[in-house]
Amino acid sequence: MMNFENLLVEIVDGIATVTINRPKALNALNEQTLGELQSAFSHFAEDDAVQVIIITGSGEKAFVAGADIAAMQPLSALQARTFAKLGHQVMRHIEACPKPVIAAVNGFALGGGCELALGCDIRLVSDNARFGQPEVNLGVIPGFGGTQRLSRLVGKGLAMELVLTGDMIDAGEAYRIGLANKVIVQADLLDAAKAMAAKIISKGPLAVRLAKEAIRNGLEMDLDKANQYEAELFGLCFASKEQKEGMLAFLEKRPANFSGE
Ligand code: DAK
Repeated sequence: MMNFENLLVEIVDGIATVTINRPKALNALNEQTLGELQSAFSHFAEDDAVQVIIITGSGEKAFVAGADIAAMQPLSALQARTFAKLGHQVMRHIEACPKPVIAAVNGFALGGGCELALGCDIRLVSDNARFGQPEVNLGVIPGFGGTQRLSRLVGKGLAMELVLTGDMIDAGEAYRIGLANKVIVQADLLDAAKAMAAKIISKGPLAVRLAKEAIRNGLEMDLDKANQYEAELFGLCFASKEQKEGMLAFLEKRPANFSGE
């Protein structure tokens, strides 16, 4: 079921670690890899053994160096549209995953690679990471949502600069503009991502799920509607055992036990 050509998937202690594994092409995304990401995330959404997902790239050089340029070069306009639609579906699928998704960006995150990282909830990046949307160098524009998600995350001016110049930025600059949550030495990156995943797993699972939904969907609404939506989800938390346990544990001055044991 989880046997893929271009992805390595490991599920341990509730954490699914997905490694994009095409090191010879710096983990560039071709149709096959996008299709595999789509199937893996369909599986994770349903599998109770998976509570948090980490996406990373194979090797020490690249997270994902973009959509596969060799595969895209001969495409007709209609084929390019189909390819872009597949990319959009995959990014949306990851973004809408009911479980948190952490990108462990271990090197180049360019074009479709930057867009993949943008589709994740949190970006932890290694000190050698470099981000960019270099599509204008190739005579195209970002095709997997980059113009939209980058401007929503870092603001219009910085997104314009990155997309119009095609310049790359290093990990420190990515951190400064809010594209990276944290910068970590490369050797410790995956451990740091796993530690963050484990911390999230130790919290109330329904609360984590509803909090992701509230932030993600709320950003698409005006503030009054978004606050109303938050109130509905807040109310829903009180239908769960975990709210009773979490609040009782506080009052009894002990750690909460959300595992139900
Ligand atoms: N695709 C395919 N192969 C790639 C690749 C990519 N994006 N990036 C690197 N490779 C391959 C190289 O061709 C090379 O292969 P061999 O020659 O060894 O066979 C191998 O990976 C190692 O790369 P380099 O030899 O170039 O390594 P360097 O250290 O010298 O340079 C680099 C690293 C990351 C700076 C360089 O490889 C580079 O500039 N790569 C391309 C980065 C890039 O431009 N990425 C953006 C891709 S465009 C759309 C849909 C989607 C998109 C756009 C439109 N529609 C359908 C509308 C998205 C577009 C993109 O993502």
